[in-house]
Amino acid sequence: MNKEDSKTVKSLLSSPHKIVIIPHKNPDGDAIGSTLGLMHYLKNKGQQAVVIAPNDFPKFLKWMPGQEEIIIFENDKEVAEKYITEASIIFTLDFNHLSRVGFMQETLEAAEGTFIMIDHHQAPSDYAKVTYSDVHMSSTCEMVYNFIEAIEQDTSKITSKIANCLYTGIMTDTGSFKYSSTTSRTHRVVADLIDKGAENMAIHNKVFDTNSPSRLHILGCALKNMVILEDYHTAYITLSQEELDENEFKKGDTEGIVNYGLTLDNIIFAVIFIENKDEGIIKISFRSQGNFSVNEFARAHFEGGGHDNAAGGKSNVSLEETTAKFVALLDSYKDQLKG
Ligand SMILES: [Mn+2]
Repeated sequence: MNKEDSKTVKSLLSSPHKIVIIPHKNPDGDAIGSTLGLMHYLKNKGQQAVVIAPNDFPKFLKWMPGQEEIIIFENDKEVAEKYITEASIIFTLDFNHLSRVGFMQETLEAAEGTFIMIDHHQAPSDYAKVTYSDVHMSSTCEMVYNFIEAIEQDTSKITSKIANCLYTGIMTDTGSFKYSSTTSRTHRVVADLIDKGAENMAIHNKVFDTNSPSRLHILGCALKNMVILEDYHTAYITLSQEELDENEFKKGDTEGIVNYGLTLDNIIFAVIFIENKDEGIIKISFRSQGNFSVNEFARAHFEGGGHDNAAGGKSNVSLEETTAKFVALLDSYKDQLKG
């Protein structure tokens, strides 16, 4: 954060305020970690601060210090609206367009408080009085660390509660410190957070060791069903309704399974086909590595779309017919699937 902005924030925070802190819709580890970390810091400074999330957050984050105080806009609209309307300072964290809060957007746009944005995504819009935006940062949690350091001139105000919150978001947003956004500075920040009480091993367990028996059984079934088409650098997985039922499928159990195909050497296109008898469709997820656009592929053939490397789609014919159609299509993409 530049000197001018930290001066502005410092003088704002020198008097007591009603403050709300907002993460994006479908908040992840970084969104919840950064908002809670900032909340603890502001409260310790004698401010009134509350986190308001547009909707609920995942179970694997429901141990974080202060998470029980988070107000969920979707469930508690009147209370949340009152806080937002009365707030004199509104922090928005881990997003940079007001559309990212979904149905909360109107309330935020009508709010009269002073906005402060802390975020690491591309192309911030200009709704905030103070915009601390840096796309080179690993996470918003790393930025909250910098924010506190800039205001306090050191990091002694970072308590163990704050450290545990910020560690969680840095860990989840860097894929456990392996993505290219992880710098030596990131590691120095994390080292300091551990010194200040972040329980790194416990956090890792709480966030990642959350499998259920049904999830592991379905994963086993999916991996057994995987078909590898070496000529097309493609791997696909099928899961029939019968297989899901046999393994006592619960919502969320198939999340992320599609990515296993890409962990194979030389595979750049991975797909999962999941039969849904209730809806009478096959749900499809596409993933790719490199230039092959699964967004275009899903749009052209499976009534879907998404991003270049991650997209979804569906099919209205049977599982067998769907995979046959898929395999038949691959030949016309052979050049793009060279890897
Ligand atoms: Mn983030």
